[in-house]
Amino acid sequence: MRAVIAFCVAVLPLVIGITWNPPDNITDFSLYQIYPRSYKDSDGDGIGDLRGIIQRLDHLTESNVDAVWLSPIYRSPMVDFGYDISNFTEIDPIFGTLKDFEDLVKAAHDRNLSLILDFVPNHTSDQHEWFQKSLQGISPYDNYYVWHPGRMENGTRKPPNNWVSVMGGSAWEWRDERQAYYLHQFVKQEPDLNYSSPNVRREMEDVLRFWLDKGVDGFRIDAMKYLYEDQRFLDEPLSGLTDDPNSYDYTLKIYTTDQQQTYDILPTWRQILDKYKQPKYIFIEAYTNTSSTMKYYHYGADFPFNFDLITNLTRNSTAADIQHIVDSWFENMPEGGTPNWVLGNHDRSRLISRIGETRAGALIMCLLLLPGVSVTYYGEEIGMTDEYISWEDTQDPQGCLAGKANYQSKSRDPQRTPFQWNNSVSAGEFPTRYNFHTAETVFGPIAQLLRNKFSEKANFLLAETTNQIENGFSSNPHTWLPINKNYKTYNLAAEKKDKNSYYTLYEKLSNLKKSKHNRKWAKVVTKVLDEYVFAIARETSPKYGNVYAITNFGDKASKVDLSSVFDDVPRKLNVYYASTVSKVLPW
Ligand SMILES: *[C@@H]1O[C@H](CO)[C@@H](O)[C@H](O)[C@H]1NC(C)=O
Ligand SMILES: *[C@@H]1O[C@H](CO)[C@@H](O)[C@H](O)[C@H]1NC(C)=O
Ligand SMILES: *[C@@H]1O[C@H](CO)[C@@H](O)[C@H](O)[C@H]1NC(C)=O
Ligand SMILES: *[C@@H]1O[C@H](CO)[C@@H](O)[C@H](O)[C@H]1NC(C)=O
Ligand SMILES: *[C@@H]1O[C@H](CO)[C@@H](O)[C@H](O)[C@H]1NC(C)=O
Ligand SMILES: *[C@@H]1O[C@H](CO)[C@@H](O)[C@H](O)[C@H]1NC(C)=O
Ligand SMILES: *[C@@H]1O[C@H](CO)[C@@H](O)[C@H](O)[C@H]1NC(C)=O
Ligand SMILES: *[C@@H]1O[C@H](CO)[C@@H](O)[C@H](O)[C@H]1NC(C)=O
Ligand SMILES: *[C@@H]1O[C@H](CO)[C@@H](O)[C@H](O)[C@H]1NC(C)=O
Ligand SMILES: CC(=O)N[C@H]1CO[C@H](CO)[C@@H](O)[C@@H]1O
Ligand SMILES: [Ca+2]
Ligand SMILES: [Ca+2]
Repeated sequence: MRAVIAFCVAVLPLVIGITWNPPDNITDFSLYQIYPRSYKDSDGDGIGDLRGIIQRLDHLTESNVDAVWLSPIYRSPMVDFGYDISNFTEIDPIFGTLKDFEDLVKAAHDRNLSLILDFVPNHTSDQHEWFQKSLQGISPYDNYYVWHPGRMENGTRKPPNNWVSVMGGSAWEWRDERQAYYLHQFVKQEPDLNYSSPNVRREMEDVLRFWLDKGVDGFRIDAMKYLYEDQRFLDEPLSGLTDDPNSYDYTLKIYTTDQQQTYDILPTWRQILDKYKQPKYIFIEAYTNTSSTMKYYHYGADFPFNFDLITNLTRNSTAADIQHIVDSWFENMPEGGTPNWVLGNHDRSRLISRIGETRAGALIMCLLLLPGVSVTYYGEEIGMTDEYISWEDTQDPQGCLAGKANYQSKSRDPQRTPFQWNNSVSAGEFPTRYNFHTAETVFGPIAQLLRNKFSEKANFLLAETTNQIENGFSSNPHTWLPINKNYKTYNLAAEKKDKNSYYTLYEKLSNLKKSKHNRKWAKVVTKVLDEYVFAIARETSPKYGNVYAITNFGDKASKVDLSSVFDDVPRKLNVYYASTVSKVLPW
């Protein structure tokens, strides 16, 4: 790592200007997002699962994680990899069983890890029983979705209006069975629920209770801003950004996102959570403007995710840009709110691939040393990068729908590859290791699996297995997405042994976040030291001294003078952690 990352604990207390003063009861923890298909495969089908997560919970506690959020694990045809749910209270067999889930809750709680589920209220799968009944007009399911007869234009039936789906194309799909269009803000296999129906609201409340009764600690709510649509079904105004009526950018979303009723429903969910003895959390996903985002704080969310460090940071952002992004959250957040910081998720190019390795290290430092909740996307702690995925291997519907020529700009597969646990088993090692056993005993489980999956080709594939790489994710070389080719350098086992590795940086800083010191840190001050050097000071109690995090987002080493921006900087600082350029000179 080339960045100047010096972290200093001052010996003396000092008085500095207040930028933000956290409340005493601030929620300050580390949240980790697991994309279950890619975390750990326990049964050799090449897809991660719940038993796999149980096997690797220790990695989370070692990485100072406090809460785990699982992307959807419910019954699903997997058209949108689990965001298209056909039964909200069943576990998809790919991931395991309800018993596995109960074991996971217990195993997590035994380790003091909170378990957060993804709640996907906007839509169901078109395979959901409700939709199938709605199609047939069976009461009360007939009103569960947003149906509209459309409009007649010169004798031709047209969709009700110009609304566009997030994935592109009209948000309306005709069904002969109902002689009507249904609304889908995402793929057409994801019909939007009708939240004007009291039955729908009740059903979804039951879903929340079902999982709360199973012991989950809260929900991350998916795609919240799309929940309600304006019931007049008017055309949305054109944005002027594109002439293509099939592009999501074609219209301004005044009727399909951020509707007031979307906020009004949140307190009813909050009430349900608050009936439980243990604290329960609500985190909101809504990529929207600042005021609409902040509004969720007032309606019962612990916080809406802060995506500003993803959306507003580029490879050439300066220290002033970063300061602006950080400060603006503090300035706009209501009093008593919990700040939070997100650097990546399953929809966005991975941190390093997006902004480069130098800045990634510096940002991890900001992530873990700013107060509030840090959000880590699986693999971010070991510096995983996007992997090139060929058209043939492409899985993401957003990529597939874009076609061979354009899939690379749309597909989210590159940031969803399997976790890189180790650099296990290189070519040729397998046969030598297992030669002494009969194929049946050693390859028994694998052979059976391959036979099921590939029938008569089993022997051929069995031979192939022996020459394949493995990275500790799966015993099956045919993982659902290929493993990133850089797994030999970037893997947890190797990085644990390397004191200059990305994981070591992450581990040290997360230790600090979790330490008692952190609980005492109060005021936060952000400063720009030169064009690319950004500093965060945290004032602590006199007993613990002050803390300075100095990050260099530039490509060159930089010499900076802390006393030029902070008051009363002591002449001596203890360096807690520094990247390779680490000299702290007395002045
Ligand atoms: C913290 O306390 C304030 C004031 O009592 C309250 O408004 C706020 O909801 C509390 N926040 C949390 C996260 O408990
Ligand atoms: C969901 O699955 C559960 C358990 O299999 C079943 O009892 C329930 O009826 C299903 N719900 C729907 C709406 O299909
Ligand atoms: C979990 O937290 C409780 C209460 O804070 C504590 O007593 C216990 O030792 C913790 N257990 C582990 C495994 O950290
Ligand atoms: C309907 O047909 C008339 C005459 O052919 C044409 O002028 C008009 O533009 C059409 N309207 C629409 C909405 O297509
Ligand atoms: C939604 O449900 C309400 C209440 O059942 C019903 O009056 C309304 O027509 C439904 N809306 C649509 C668009 O189907
Ligand atoms: C943010 O979005 C809301 C809802 O679309 C809109 O009413 C508001 O004017 C927007 N605020 C800004 C500052 O653009
Ligand atoms: C900064 O980088 C972004 C892309 O990362 C680019 O669009 C923009 O033009 C760059 N700005 C400058 C001033 O170089
Ligand atoms: C992020 O960028 C958008 C679009 O340029 C801008 O409106 C917004 O104010 C920026 N937010 C922050 C926190 O910098
Ligand atoms: C890598 O992980 C796998 C699965 O846990 C394990 O079987 C293997 O021994 C590990 N390899 C190394 C070199 O640690
Ligand atoms: C970040 C995130 O979870 N995005 C999801 C939003 O909702 C759509 C539809 O449910 C998913 O496709 C995205 O992955
Ligand atoms: Ca599996
Ligand atoms: Ca909706």
